[in-house]
Amino acid sequence: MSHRMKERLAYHLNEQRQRIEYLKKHYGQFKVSEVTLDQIFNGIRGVTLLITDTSYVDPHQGIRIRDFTIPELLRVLPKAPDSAFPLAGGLYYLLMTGEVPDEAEAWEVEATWKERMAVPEHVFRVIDAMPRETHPMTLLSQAILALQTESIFAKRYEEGISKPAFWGYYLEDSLNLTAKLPVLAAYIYNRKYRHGRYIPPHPDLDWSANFAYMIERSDDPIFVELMRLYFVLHSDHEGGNVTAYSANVVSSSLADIYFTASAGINGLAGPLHGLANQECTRWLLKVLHHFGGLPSEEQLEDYVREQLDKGMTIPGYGHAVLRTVDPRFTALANLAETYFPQDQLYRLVKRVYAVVPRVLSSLGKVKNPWPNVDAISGALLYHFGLRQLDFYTVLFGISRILGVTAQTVWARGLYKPLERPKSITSQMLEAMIAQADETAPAPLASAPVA
Ligand code: CMX
Repeated sequence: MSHRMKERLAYHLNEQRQRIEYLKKHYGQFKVSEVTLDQIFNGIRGVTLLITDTSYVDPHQGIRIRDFTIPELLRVLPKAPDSAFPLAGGLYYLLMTGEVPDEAEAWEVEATWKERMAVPEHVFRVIDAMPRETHPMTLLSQAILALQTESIFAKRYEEGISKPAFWGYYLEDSLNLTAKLPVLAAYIYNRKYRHGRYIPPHPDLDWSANFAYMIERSDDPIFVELMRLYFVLHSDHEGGNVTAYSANVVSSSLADIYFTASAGINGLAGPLHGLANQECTRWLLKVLHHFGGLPSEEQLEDYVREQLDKGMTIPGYGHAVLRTVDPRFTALANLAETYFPQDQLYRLVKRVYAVVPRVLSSLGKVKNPWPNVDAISGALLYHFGLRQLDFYTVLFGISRILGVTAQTVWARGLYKPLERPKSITSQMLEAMIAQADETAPAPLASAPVA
């Protein structure tokens, strides 16, 4: 058990509970936001209705994890041995406690993960039982769900425990689950695309390097660096993204961390969200194929406009919250620029970046014409020979579960209740409008009032 992390977490949860109690007692009627009809019909965009302390997406600065921007985060977290990039264990400590760990604290989480990496045999059998063509995100979600047999929270809950004890068991389950994620991802990769052999984790390697080791790519130190960077960048994106939001709703019913993480992964598997890295890489390759190599900016602009005229989306561009270049895009571009600036796919990524924002802006309707992380992440994986595009979101997924589990432990630690917004029918909405607006046309008035 990572003792220090649990100790600090207990301290901060206790403090935060008191602050929330105070706020509820004195400011219970304070209005945080109002909701318009437009927002209801447009995916609840811009309605502030969640509190998430692990991270915040600043529309103009990008993600702040525990208030650190990406460059700050990469600077302050303890680094892996001989590496420019952080240990995932240190990141997890920060996500959980809000405190920057020292090296010993980061390694304590890594050590805890090493103790818990063993995956029960039945989980591998679940993966094995699926047809070879199964999407790797399906396999990841199923593997996490198969691990639910191990939930300590579920067992303790059945025996009878009270609210203050919940978060401790969610934390135990979270550490058990996150420890196994690189093993599950590597098993899925080897089974689906390679020899199918199980390669056990290396006892001396950190969480991120171990994934590279288990797919037999740890001999390339730059690939290992990419993995460390990748797992930090994708770990959390506040509470409203589809992954975190679905996970939070599921866990609010006290479904354990396995049900919760699996639900989040299912949400991540959509092309408008996590699957965009797969879609974007496919699109980039299609562009290269179409032009028989790198197109000029003029050729690319015509091609993009043609795609948009056909009603297609340009994957990797746009965002529901961001209104600037995603700093995760920049961090990955910096790595590519340092180690392989001449890579053809990376050069295309840069060319697309030079063209697409201008074209999207000219449409006059796209709120954010800038690239998000998915505009580049696949191209980097592709450079290192990971050419199975449908696997890319699995890497996004195992990183994002770090954030999802931290958010869930906090939700349980702060005694967040069952999430249950109210819905009405469209007829009721029309009747509400008719009541408020005497000039509304007759059909609106014929509906019953909510
Ligand atoms: N290409 C073409 N059209 C786009 C676009 C893009 N990349 N991004 C937005 N638009 C269009 C929308 O489809 C919408 O058009 P309609 O009004 O005709 O329906 C209009 O611009 C306004 O959309 P918006 O308010 O700017 O964006 P949303 O908040 O509705 O959607 C997102 C955000 C990410 C779904 C959208 O930008 C998109 O589909 N991008 C491509 C997919 C992608 O990269 N997803 C990954 C996001 C990051 C992540 O979650 O992992």
